[in-house]
Amino acid sequence: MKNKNNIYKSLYLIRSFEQTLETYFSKGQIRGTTHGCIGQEVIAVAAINNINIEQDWITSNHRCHGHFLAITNDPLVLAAEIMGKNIGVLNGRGASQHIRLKHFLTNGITGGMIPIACGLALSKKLKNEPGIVLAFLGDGAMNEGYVMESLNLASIYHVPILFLLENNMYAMSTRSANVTAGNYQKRIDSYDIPYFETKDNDYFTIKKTFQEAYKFVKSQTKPAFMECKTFRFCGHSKSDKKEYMSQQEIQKWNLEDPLLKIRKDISEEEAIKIEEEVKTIVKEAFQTASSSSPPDPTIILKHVAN
Ligand SMILES: Cc1ncc(C[n+]2csc(CCOP(=O)(O)OP(=O)(O)O)c2C)c(N)n1
Ligand SMILES: [Mg+2]
Repeated sequence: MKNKNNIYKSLYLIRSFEQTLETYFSKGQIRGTTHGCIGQEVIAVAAINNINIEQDWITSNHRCHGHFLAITNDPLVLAAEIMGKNIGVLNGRGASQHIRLKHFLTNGITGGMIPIACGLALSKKLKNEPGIVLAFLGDGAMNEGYVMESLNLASIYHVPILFLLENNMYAMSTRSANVTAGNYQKRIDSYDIPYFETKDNDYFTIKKTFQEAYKFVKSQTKPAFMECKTFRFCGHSKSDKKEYMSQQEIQKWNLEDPLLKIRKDISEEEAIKIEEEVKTIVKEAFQTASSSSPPDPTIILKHVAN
């Protein structure tokens, strides 16, 4: 059971990592692109703090840094991976969007991990293995055909998967409401999958609802779907200035910053201590990653299937 200080530390690690990453990109110290999760950290931490990491699998998407850090607490191997360095978690081959750990997989195809996650859950069921699959997806993925096929198959085959929709209401610059018919709950009902929902981007609300959904999947060996309404405070990717969002909308969500909510429950002195400690860890991780070596050319075929 984690106390508020530890929860705040995990959340602040993700925020500080993403802010530092933005700085590195803006100074041209990292090339390519990246997708930050500032504003959405509570979902990653509330969910991953409440699974069994030894048994469960997690699949993610292009916006995966928060999920990765909630599992590992290791900013160094992630920063190095994004910089294409040898000490990166995949020796710099996967970069920001394509990461693998023992029980963690991501890729950059919108909704692309969802069929794979269903396959993993089916495999677990057929092999009688304990644990479930926690599959993160975005609202943009909800309009992909293969995601709908996956929901159908997950329901028919009774596979132990918890779909966790991080509904930040936008897919790149498109407001999802403008391109989405009906509503998610009705869609999920039609697949005969139980639907859980949180609306306020709050750590403890998400945790409570997540625990219920997780318990259902584990005890019934059946899928469940949880939708968390949230908001990304950063752009879609590194160069996005959010010109498609209204100032009113941005201000409304900024006032409800989920990290500030938890910070209020910690003494000012303790909060500052946590923030300073985390900022130093992140700063050193980026500096070490930055000055470390690129991958050794002789291991070029490592991670490549024969
Ligand atoms: C199949 C596919 N189509 C389009 C893209 C380009 N793309 C990258 S991220 C993204 C938006 C995804 O939106 P959402 O699922 O809501 O996730 P969010 O970015 O909001 O976290 C799109 C369309 C892609 N990566 N894959
Ligand atoms: Mg979205």
